[in-house]
Amino acid sequence: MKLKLAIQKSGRLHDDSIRLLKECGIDISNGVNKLKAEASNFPIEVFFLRDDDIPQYVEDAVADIGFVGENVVYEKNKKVNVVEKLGFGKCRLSIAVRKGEQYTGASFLEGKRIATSYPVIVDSFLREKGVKAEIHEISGSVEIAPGIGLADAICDLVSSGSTLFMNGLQETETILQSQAVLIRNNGLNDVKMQLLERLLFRIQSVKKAKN
Ligand code: PRT
Ligand code: ZN
Repeated sequence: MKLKLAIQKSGRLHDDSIRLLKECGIDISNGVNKLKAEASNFPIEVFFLRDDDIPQYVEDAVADIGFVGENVVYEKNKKVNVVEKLGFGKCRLSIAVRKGEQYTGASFLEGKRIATSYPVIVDSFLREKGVKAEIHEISGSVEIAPGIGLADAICDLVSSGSTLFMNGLQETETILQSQAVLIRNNGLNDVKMQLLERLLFRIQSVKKAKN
């Protein structure tokens, strides 16, 4: 039996996901353009998918485990277990408004339009704060929304902050700290749980060695 792992096909988490496997002594030599690859020295099969699809595949047990950003896990809200933080893909999901605007806290957002690719997380943030605002879901280039009059604020991922800066925006509040995590299907059998334990032991050793 093999453990089926879903990782991002291409994008910000791809290289670090492959690197982590390598550091765990798991060698997947197949090309990255394929749908899947097999390790020669560990009972694991790696599927290459869009990050947004990984929680669903893991919930449906098409994949047993996945490496994906916490931001995606919480947005998709699937029935999966978050098992381990992986230490890469670090970023934060933050509210930003036009530079010079006086942000006095979440109440600033009352009655305003917020553009984001994370409507579920933003909605729960607003509920928690007791603020009513209009959420405009857009799939990319969220940072240009205030400049073209589409929104009064945005909520987007930030790492260096330079995208916000270049678009005349200021970060005002972080609503989620995120990094890549290992998620697993809720109903793994004993054999797969043992394989996962073996993999986790290696991942934890790699993390310790880096600290
Ligand atoms: O094709 P696929 O759907 O798989 O990929 P994607 O385009 O949806 O995702 P991708 O590859 O951009 O990001 C994958 C994951 O990397 C995200 O879900 C996060 O968990 C993590 N991550 C870490 C980031 C960033 N840092 C990041 N900075 N994801 C996106 N950004 C973007 C952000 O959206 C903004 O446009 O980078 C810009 C901001 O960066 P700074 O440095 O200018 O602040
Ligand atoms: Zn994506």
